[in-house]
Amino acid sequence: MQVFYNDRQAAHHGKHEMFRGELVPCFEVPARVEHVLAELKSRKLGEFAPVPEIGDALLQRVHAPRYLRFLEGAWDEWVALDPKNAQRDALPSYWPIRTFRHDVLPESFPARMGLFSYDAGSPLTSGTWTAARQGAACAWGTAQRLLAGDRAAFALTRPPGHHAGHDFFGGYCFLNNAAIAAQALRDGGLQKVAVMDVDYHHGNGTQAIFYERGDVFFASVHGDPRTEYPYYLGYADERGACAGEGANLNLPLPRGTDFVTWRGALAKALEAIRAWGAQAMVVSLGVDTFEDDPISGFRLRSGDYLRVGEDLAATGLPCAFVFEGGYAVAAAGVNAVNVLDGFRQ
Ligand code: Q9C
Ligand code: ZN
Repeated sequence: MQVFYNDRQAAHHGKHEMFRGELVPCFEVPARVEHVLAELKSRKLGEFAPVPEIGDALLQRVHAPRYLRFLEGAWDEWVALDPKNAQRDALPSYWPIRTFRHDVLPESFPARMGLFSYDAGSPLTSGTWTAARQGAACAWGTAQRLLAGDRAAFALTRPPGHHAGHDFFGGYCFLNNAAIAAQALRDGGLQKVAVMDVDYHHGNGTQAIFYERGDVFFASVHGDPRTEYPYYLGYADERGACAGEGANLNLPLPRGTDFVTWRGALAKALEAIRAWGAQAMVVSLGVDTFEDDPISGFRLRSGDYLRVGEDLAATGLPCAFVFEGGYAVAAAGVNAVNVLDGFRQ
């Protein structure tokens, strides 16, 4: 299986995220992918492929042009506010909620930070735009491989993507890599594409991007939004709208769920994807479902990820794997590569 990875992704290196009124060290760190890389190499799994150049056209198929322009210039604007800002991450402090809205794009940088985000846990740094773009390019590479006839490909992306929406960042995500892969598969000629999101957190960004579309099915198994991040989306009654009616499936599970129950939900999601008639699947591969994940609550063990890969392979669908969360840093390597290993058996 071809693996897409670019070390410029390490340019995104946040110092702190806001958590319970305090700035705490980031959970989403460059070392996460280094463990995946080391595991791929020691198990001789995957061949590294050159990362394609991604143009604005594909990014704009998923994200709003004004959001992309904002991301591209955000770091320079942040530093222009105060030269001392070069030493600290950019975090939003203001948000337009529900009725506090106007179409005008504010001139104020902090105001635009809030307009284009939904939490204070996703620091924007000097390298964020470069890294996010490289991640998106890796995701695009996997779509190209599937379109060329490969059974599977893996985008080792960071920052992750599934919380990023059409025009917002959050949950450590800036560009929605999985959505970009799915859109590229559509643009490359496939009529029906599914996104299977197995990250612990609901893929609110991906769901929102495709919610009213009938050509991309979104399925997710995740922590119940009543208690788990990202809270405001991911309920079982969200089934899609307009042309997308019936093309969205959320399977929320309580904190503490073990692999047997989790696997049952995965089976349900995969059966729905099969019945819908998907021709290919993008897998939002978060491994924060792991029992020792520091910010999540499921109880999967390392060996379980081999079974996850087998279950995905049993669908018979070509799979573009896109890396998402997983914060038990050292174990993230074994766990993610176990999925790929299980898939190829
Ligand atoms: N201090 C992904 O897994 N913060 N994003 C939770 C922890 C948000 C996770 C609180 C977690 C976002 C891609
Ligand atoms: Zn997650």
